[in-house]
Amino acid sequence: MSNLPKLMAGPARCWALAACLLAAPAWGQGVAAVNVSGAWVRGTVAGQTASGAFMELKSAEDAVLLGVSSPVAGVVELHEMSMDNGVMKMRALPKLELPAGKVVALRPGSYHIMLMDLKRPLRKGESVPLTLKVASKGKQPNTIEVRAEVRALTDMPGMPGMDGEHMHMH
Ligand SMILES: [Cu+2]
Repeated sequence: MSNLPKLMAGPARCWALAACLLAAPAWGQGVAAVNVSGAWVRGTVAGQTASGAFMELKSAEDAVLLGVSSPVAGVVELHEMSMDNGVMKMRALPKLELPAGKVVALRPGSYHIMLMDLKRPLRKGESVPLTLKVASKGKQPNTIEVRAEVRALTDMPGMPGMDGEHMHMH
């Protein structure tokens, strides 16, 4: 009699696990499953019309980030910044590859989402909606809604003049 609860516990747990295993592939089947974390946007000062958005992306399978849009910006581009003989250079990317299982970091001085033609100042503490368009091989593109926290310019020490250069290049 006292063994009964134990015997029941086994199969019951199996069923719960099976349900989970069945649910997971269904979720990732039709669309790209990309995990987004730590999204933030650099705050702007009066008159500034461009800023950058940063985050970490991790896809379960090979995927691409095809583009981004946001209601706060007229134009949004994927950019890559790199040092070339001591000079910061930036270029627009048609898309960003997201290799399976690898964290792709968008951060100052590297890959970033460039927000241009800003419709209003971005103030510290607010959150900016971003829509990421992603696709895995052989699948229809889908979108991911992200809310990026605005951080003050002064929260990013050690990058003097970067925003100034940034804006000159557009
Ligand atoms: Cu840029």
